[in-house]
Amino acid sequence: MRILLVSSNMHNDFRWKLPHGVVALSAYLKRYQHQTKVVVVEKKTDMRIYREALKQFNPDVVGISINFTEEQHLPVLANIAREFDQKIPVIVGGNYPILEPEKTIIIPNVDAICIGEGEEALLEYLRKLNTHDIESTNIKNIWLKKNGEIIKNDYREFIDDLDGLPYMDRDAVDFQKIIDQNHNTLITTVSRGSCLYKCTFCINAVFSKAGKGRWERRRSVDSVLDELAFVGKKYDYKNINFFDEHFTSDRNWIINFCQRYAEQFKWTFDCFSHCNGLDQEVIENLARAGCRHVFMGLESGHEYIRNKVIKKGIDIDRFIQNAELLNKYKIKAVISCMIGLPFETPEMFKQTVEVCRTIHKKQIVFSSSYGAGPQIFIYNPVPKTDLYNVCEKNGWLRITPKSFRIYRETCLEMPQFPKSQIYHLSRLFRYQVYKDSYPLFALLFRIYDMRLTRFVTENLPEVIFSKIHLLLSFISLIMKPRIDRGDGIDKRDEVY
Ligand code: B12
Ligand code: SF4
Repeated sequence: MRILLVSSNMHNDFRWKLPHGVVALSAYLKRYQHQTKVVVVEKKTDMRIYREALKQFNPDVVGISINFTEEQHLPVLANIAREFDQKIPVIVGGNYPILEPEKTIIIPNVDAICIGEGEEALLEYLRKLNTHDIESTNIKNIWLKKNGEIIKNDYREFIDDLDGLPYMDRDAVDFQKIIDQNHNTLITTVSRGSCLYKCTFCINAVFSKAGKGRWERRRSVDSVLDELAFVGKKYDYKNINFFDEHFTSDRNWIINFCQRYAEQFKWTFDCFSHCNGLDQEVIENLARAGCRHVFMGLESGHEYIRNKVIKKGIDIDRFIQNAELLNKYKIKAVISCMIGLPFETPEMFKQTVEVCRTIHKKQIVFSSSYGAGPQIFIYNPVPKTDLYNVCEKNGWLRITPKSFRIYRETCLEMPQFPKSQIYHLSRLFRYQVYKDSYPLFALLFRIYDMRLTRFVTENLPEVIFSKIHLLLSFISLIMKPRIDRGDGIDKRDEVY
C-alpha cells in the first residue's frame, strides 16, 4: 500500500527536525513492501507541500504524527487529507494520542489513532485495510471509529528486541541538510525508555504505561556501532548527539560502548545523563571516547522542590561532584534547570542559582547542541503527569497549557511565585550565575536574555540565527581546553 506519513513540526522553533517517529515507521513499513513518503510540515505555508504530496503520491492511507505541542494543527491536517479524498483512511500517532487518546479520536476526519508504539500496530492496520478486513477491529495499540462507535483496543507489548528493527529511514528526508543546520551534528538514539526515574513533571512516566512488558530497552553495542558506520558512509558529520534521555543508565553498556567507539570512530559526541549514571570510571571512558558535553537535569537547587515535589532523586553533593569530575576530564556539564515549579518561591530559586554558580565557577559553556550557559526552562505542566494533577488541584492552572510557547511562558498562577517574578528571574538567571566568575559574559547574557533581544533573536531568519550560533561555537572552540585521548588526537578541533 502507499502511505503518506506527515509530521507536524509547526509549533516549535526547534532546529533539529528529524521526525524520529515517522522515519522509524517508514523504514519498518518498507521492509514489508509498503511504499512510503514522508512530509514534514514546519510552517503553515508548508500545507502547499503537503497538498502537493497528496496529489503526486496519491496515497491509500494518510498517517499523521502529532506531538503534544502540535495538537492544535491536527484538525487542519486531517481535513486536508479528507479534502483530497473523502474516503482515505486517516490514522494519527505520536505522543499526543498516547497522552490524550480520548481527545484525539473524537477529532473529525480522524479514523484511527495509535496509543503506543506504531511499528507493529500500523503494519497490522494496513494489512487489515488491504485485505478489507478492517471490519475485524481488534488491533492492539489502535483505537478506531466504526459506524459512529469508538472501538478502544488494548495496549500491545513494547517491542522487546530493538536490534531487530530496521535503521531509521533517514533518506526519506533531506537528512544532510538537517545535519548541516545542526552544525555538522547527527542526532540519534540507541534506546527506548532509557530512563527509569519517575520524576513527577516528566512525560516518561506516562509513556512507560503505553504498552505491556519491558519499557527500558537498549540496542546492543554491536548494533549501534554498525548503524553509525552505515550512516557515516552516507552522510557527512563531525559530531553526534545521542538524544536518549539517559544515555549512561546501563553502566556496563556505556563502558563497553565507549571503549569500542573510541577504537572505531573519531566523531565527538554529546549525550544526556541523570547524574546518578555517572562515576569516575564512566566519565573517564566517556572522555576517552570523545564526549564533549553531558547534559544533566538539576531542575532545582532546593532539596524539597527537587526531591519531594518533582522526585528527581538527586543528592546535591553527588551532582556537584560529578559536574566537577566531568569538568576535570574536559567534558562540559550542561546543567538544565526549571523555574516556576509548584510550591517554589523566589527564595528557593536562589538555591538553583547558587548550585549553578558553584559548578560554573571554573567553566563557561557554549555548545552548538545545547546553547550557552546553564539552561533555564519555565515549568509548564504536561497533561497526565502527577505534577499536572497537583497544579489542577491547587487551582494554579488558569489556562489550559496548549497554546503557550513551551518553556517561555508559564500557564500557572501561583500566589507564592507570581508570573512577573518567574519571567524576571528567568531572564536574570545566566547573568547571576556568571556575574562573579565571568563578568563580561554575564553582561552579554544579561543583554541577550532581555525580553527585547530575545524577541529579535527568536524571530531571526534561520540563516542569521545559525551564523550567530557558529560565532558562539567559534568562541567556545577558542576557550575550550584540549582533550588528550592518548593518541594525540584532539577530537574537539575536528568539530567546527
Ligand atoms: C529523540 C528526541 C528528540 C529528537 C527527535 C524528535 C522527534 N520529533 O522525533 C529532537 C532532538 C529533534 C527532539 C526535539 C524536541 N524534543 Co524531544 N525527544 C526525543 C526523545 C528522547 C526520543 C524520541 C524518539 O526518538 N522516540 C523513538 C521514536 C521512534 O518513537 P516516537 O517518536 O515516540 O514515535 C513512535 C510512536 O509515537 C508512534 N508514532 C509516532 N508517529 C506516528 C504516526 C502514526 C501514523 C502512527 C500510527 C504511529 C506513530 O510510533 C513511533 C514508533 O514506535 C523523546 C523522549 C521519549 N521518551 O519519547 C523526547 C521528547 C519527545 N522531546 C520532547 C521535547 C520537549 C522536545 C523539544 C520541544 C525540545 C526543545 N526544547 O525544543 C523539541 C521538539 C521538537 C518536536 N517538534 O518534536 C518531549 C516532548 C515533546 C513534544 N513535542 O511533545 C519528550 C517526550 C521528552 C520529555 N521527556 O519531555 N527530541
Ligand atoms: S530523569 Fe529526566 S528523563 Fe528521567 S524521568 Fe526524570 S526528567 Fe524524565
